[in-house]
Amino acid sequence: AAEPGPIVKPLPPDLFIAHGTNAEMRWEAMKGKGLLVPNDRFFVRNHTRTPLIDARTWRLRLHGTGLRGAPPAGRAVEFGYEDLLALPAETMTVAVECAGNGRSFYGTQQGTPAEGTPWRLGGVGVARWRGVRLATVLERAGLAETAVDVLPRGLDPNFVTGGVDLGPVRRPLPVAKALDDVLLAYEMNGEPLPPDHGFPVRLVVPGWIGVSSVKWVGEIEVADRPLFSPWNTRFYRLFGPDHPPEGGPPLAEQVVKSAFELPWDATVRAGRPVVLTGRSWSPHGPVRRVEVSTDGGATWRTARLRGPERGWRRWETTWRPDRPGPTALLARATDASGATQPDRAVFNTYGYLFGAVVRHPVLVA
Ligand code: MTE
Ligand code: MO
Repeated sequence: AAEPGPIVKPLPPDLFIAHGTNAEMRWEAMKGKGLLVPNDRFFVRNHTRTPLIDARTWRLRLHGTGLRGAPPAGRAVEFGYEDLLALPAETMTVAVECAGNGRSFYGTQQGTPAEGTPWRLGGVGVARWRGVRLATVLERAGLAETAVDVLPRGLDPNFVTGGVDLGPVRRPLPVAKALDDVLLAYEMNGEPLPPDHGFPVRLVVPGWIGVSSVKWVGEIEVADRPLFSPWNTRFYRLFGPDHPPEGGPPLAEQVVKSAFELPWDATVRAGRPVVLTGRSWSPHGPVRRVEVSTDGGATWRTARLRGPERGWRRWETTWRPDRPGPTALLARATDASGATQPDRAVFNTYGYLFGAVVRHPVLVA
């Protein structure tokens, strides 16, 4: 029998661009659609492969020096799937986005390719997540006032790179963020989490780089001191010529970005109006303004913002292309904090946080 792939759900080529163990959403598939990305078209980012977990035997185990009454290395508190479902539930509509989303543009647009999955802009999605606040579970487990860091671990196979086993995917979260708005989610868009998105339970960490939102979580260490893993030391820091030799601080928040709901290298007819649609999103609060250029950045107009903002904001503008030939469409968002997408992103070796305005190639024919 054929070995199952690293991703369980089908990846039809009109909805996804596959990249090894990962798959990005095709933006044109969101044209005219609602706010939420349906589960069957949501991007997948797997360090290894999707595990199939039985909810009946699954346990979430909390332990560590950051829990009260801990005999030095002893006490653990366990929750089963039904235990979590019985706790007070919350829902939130937020984006999960890979830190490397947009990475390919360091190479194709700025001339310096970065290492890693060559995402265009499809490494992001917005869903309605339902679950228990991580704060609720930490409090029930006996969170100590001295707790500093919280380290969730995935139950997927260990990540092996360059012949070295780095262990299960895990990444510490400061206790302040863990208590603020983090969800232990068991539902995505009204369904139990699909296997590829973390069944039975995953973290959803609003505004933070995707790797914080650990999938298939089975264990959470709570410590009274800072914790480390390769996912906040070796990876997910800014390395390279413009950054400190040990890397910048561990990455936390994403940056403001925009995308057109249009095929890459789309063809449009000269002399016919076309409604350009897209979405913009930011971790720093609502998108206030989106400007669009249809002439490669020479002139700009303001797009109409459409509908409510949840996770992201939809927008549109009408364009009447006249001159036949290749051009580039650009979208530039500004959020409520005043942050605007720059013309260029500062290079880093692993190509994280590409927030510059993307030049979307289009042919007028
Ligand atoms: N959690 C585990 N256990 N293993 C992983 O490989 N990938 C992370 C994060 N959580 C990962 C994980 C990364 S890098 C991202 S961007 C998000 O999951 C992607 O979530 P999605 O696959 O549901 O879109
Ligand atoms: Mo990611």
